[in-house]
Amino acid sequence: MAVERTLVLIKPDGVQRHLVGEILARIERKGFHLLGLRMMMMTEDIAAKHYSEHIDKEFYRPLVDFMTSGPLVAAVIEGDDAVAEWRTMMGPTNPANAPAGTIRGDFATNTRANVTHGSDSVQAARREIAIFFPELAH
Ligand code: IDP
Ligand code: MG
Repeated sequence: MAVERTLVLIKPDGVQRHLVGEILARIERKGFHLLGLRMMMMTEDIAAKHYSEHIDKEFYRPLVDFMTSGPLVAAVIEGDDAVAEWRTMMGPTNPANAPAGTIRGDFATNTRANVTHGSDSVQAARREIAIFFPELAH
């Protein structure tokens, strides 16, 4: 067990559907520390950096159009095994596979508009945190 930081994004659908409080409440009740929190627009430039691994995928263009369509909430959270634990709390990418009790299981039906983002490894977390919160990258 290691204390880790991970990047959380509440995607534009989550903000538009007024799920910010619900999602931050789950993070706080779980026991994670909130180190950074910011509402912002994802620009085309930030999207290209953040989703660089997906640039050649067929879902990349609609994903970026969605992610830049309205404000999102970005956060850095810290705690034991935060990277994997936050992925567990979110549930799998496709909400159809997400169990009840997970964020995607409880609040999403669409593979693209799936409410939240979480880094998928410690290395990815470091890279992604540096994009959104350079002061919290370490
Ligand atoms: P993740 O967000 O669970 O890590 P990734 O595979 O990294 O999933 O994909 C990034 C984001 O791209 C997903 O959260 C989702 O919004 C979108 N996405 C992934 N696969 C698909 C797809 O097959 N159709 C539409 N959108 C997708
Ligand atoms: Mg991913």
